[in-house]
Amino acid sequence: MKGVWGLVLSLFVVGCSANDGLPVASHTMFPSGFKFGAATASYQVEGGWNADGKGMNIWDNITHERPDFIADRTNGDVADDSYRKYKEDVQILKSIGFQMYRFSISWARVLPTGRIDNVNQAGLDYYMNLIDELRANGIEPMVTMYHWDLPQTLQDIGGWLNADIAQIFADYADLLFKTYGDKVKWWVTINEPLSVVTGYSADNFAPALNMAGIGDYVSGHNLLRAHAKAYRLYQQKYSHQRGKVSMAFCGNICQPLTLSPEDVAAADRCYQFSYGWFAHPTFFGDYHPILRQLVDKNSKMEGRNESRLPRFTEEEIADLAGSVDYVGLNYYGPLMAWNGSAGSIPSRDHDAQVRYKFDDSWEVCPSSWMRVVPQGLRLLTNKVKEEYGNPMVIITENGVSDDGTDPLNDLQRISYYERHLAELRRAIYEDGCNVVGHTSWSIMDNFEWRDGYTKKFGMVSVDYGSPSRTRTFKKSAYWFQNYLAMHKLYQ
Ligand code: GBH
Repeated sequence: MKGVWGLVLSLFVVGCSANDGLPVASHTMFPSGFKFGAATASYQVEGGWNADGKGMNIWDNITHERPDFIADRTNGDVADDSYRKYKEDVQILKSIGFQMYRFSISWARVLPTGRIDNVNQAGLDYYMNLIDELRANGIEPMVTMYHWDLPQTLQDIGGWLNADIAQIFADYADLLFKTYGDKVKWWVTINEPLSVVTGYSADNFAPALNMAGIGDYVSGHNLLRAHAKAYRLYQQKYSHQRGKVSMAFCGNICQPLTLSPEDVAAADRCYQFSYGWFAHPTFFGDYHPILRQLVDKNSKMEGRNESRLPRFTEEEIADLAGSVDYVGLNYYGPLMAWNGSAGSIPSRDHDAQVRYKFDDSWEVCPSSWMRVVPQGLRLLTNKVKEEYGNPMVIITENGVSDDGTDPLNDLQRISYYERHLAELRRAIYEDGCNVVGHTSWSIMDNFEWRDGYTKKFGMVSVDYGSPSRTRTFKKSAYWFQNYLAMHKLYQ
């Protein structure tokens, strides 16, 4: 509690009443120490795709080879030009009042071939400068090591399908811990493993390999092995840095369509086959029993000798168990789920035996894959609390798109954050969920993967028509500025 206003307010609220020892203000404000931040990812904002020795990655490759792959035939060659404009980005974060910046490192920028024998010093310097600039401005860095931009040379040997990638990733992680670890205390190894494996199960994400039900399980297995190796490496070699390491999980949190036991179980399977696919092993060392059971059963029925879901060795299980220091959760919106057969054979959807949809009443937004349902965030944090014994959680992504028709007037985004943060407070105070931070997606508009620049998730607008990629605050940026200023009174 700092300053006179803080004192006055605290006396006022403590005087009003108490609930479990918490002042009433708890229900309108966040607990002291709660961290607010904003997030981006390298390919989506940096540009500088071939600057200063950077290697090619799979998104450079696919956008150049297949312009049709992207809605507006654009790419991330220049994006927001954050490679050159990072100081301005830091000032934007600072002026809104964010305390944390979650960004990702472009693997091919620091290791052009993905491997440790060829280090690009200019790439390492770029992130060192960014980290120093953040810290000089009182903003804590949270670093994601892999947000989907795999070095092309590693894709050429199979990418995440190749078991060797776990050690190659651990070598890369070693370099990052060694270089930045005295300044970076929050690490995310892999952003959204579930989205990464989509690149191996469908044709809509790089590397766009259509191997549903097989490629996704194999690549997912190697993502988990890679994460576990990086985690253990940190413990063995870098624990003196006293940082925290996790993944940013994504997936589906579902409301059952009816309260029948079948639909309730289906809603749970929908979670276990998405968030849980990766989160469960990081707590318990192996896949959730329902994955093992259903994928094994289907594999047998398909006449296979081996399950499509690979098995971990004893050593891998030991490494995976307890391999997150906090849980990073990306959340955009929920689904409605029910029991029923779905998907082609073989596929994850078919294995999960869940059908899902949006409820008609749910608020739409320009991104067709999500609906605005703030209660879903509370449902998710409660699910994580129940499943894993109330671990420390950071909401590593949360946000909504606009389509840029009225670029600065983003009222839906204000309403989205206002209501999601209110649900988060309920999760914290009423349900006891251990949520300690929230990084919004995103601080500014950026390259939205297959949607190119047609869907905008930023609270700051970026003018893609101007060579200098001029940044302008939207209404939500001003709203956040006020919101955080209020919050600070209670820190
Ligand atoms: C996050 O993914 C990402 O981490 C971030 O990079 C991204 O910008 C942000 O969300 C907003 O999308 O087009 O119907 O095939 C969220 C999970 C997974 C949602 C892939 C969109 C594609 C659906 N995403 N999914 S579709």
